[in-house]
Amino acid sequence: MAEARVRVRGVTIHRPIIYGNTATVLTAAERETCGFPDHTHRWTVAVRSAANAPDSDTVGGADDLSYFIKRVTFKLHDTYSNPTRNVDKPPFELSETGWGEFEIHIRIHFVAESGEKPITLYHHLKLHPWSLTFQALGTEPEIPSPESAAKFGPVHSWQYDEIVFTDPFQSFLTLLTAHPPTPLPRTSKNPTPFHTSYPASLEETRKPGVPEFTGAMERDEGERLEEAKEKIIKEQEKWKGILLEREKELERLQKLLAAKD
Ligand code: SLL
Repeated sequence: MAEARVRVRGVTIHRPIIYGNTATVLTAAERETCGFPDHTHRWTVAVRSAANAPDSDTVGGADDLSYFIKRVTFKLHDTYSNPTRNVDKPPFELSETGWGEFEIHIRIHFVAESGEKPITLYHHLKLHPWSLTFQALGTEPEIPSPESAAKFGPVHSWQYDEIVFTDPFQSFLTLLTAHPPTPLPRTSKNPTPFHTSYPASLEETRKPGVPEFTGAMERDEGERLEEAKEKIIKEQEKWKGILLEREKELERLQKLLAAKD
């Protein structure tokens, strides 16, 4: 048992996830029955495994993540009653109705045996179609009428990410390796989920079909991380150089001061 709590130094292991939301415009009948006449949309926010299940109309979610995630807390806008919502079993998602977009805080708690601290992700709840809201970029964003938005079908806003565990406990590493994630398809016939790094996906989301993450996007994400790492190392070196120069200057001035006394 004690061995299980031993950290495996030098090892990193990751699990790909997606997080985000879908939203649909409420029909007139739904608006009447949902209990809040000012609500215009039904939405679902979720944390899922990255790969889509075969023949499913869900974005992601091929794997059950409860082997390493114990709880997901979704912190909603304060206009909601009980804005802090805990989801303790899969699927780690929450559906609501509402009228406005806001930032959702998503806190992921890992299973106790992982010994890992919770992490927080932030997701801007997206209700309005990309193509309608993007036309307004640079100007005040216009909120499309529910009638015009409904023509575009469900809105999807998903982010691919990787949860990285560094120096995991032996028992947690064993648990993770026992559950390899479903690999992403190399290419997809489905549209690409909207992603700020893929301007073309703005067009693609207009195509019918359930958006799907691919191996190509996974690789691109890895390359972006590598580039960012290199940039940070360069920055660090630059600032180290500046610090050294300043320290020398400080020393020089201190000596000068001491000589004056
Ligand atoms: C906005 N800053 O003004 C945002 C806030 C809040 C949305 C949006 C639920 C309302 C309720 C709801 O949709 N809140 O249940 O009363 O656009």
